[in-house]
Amino acid sequence: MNILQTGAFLITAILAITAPIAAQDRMQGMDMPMKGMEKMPAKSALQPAEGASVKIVSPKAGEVVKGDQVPLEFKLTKGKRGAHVHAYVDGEMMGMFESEKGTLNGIKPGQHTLELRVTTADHNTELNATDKVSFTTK
Ligand SMILES: [Cu+2]
Repeated sequence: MNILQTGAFLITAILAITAPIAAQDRMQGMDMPMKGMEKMPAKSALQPAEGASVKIVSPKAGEVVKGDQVPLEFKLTKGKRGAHVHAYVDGEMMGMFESEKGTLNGIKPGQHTLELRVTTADHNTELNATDKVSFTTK
């Protein structure tokens, strides 16, 4: 390869590497339930917390919420690697939150289990820093 070809190859390679990262960076500022999260690959086992922890403040255990919007509040300790939390309702990813307040939308009437998992900035590494609570909507 001559220098021009090498340069073009490098630029192509760099674009291929950075494009997915840029897409993830855009996701990071969103404190709202995300459409399309279902398409994300299955998570592997939880990784060591390294100082991270999360505690659900709202909804409270056994709380009955009217309507399909559930106010969410939690205390997040990021530790070494944590960046935000992933919210699962009945095992299904409902959104991700960077601030400690938000809303879970579209929750069907019935009893539910909410689980928050502290997650690293790449969205793919969930830490063994979780909290669970059961609540009811009607
Ligand atoms: Cu995430």
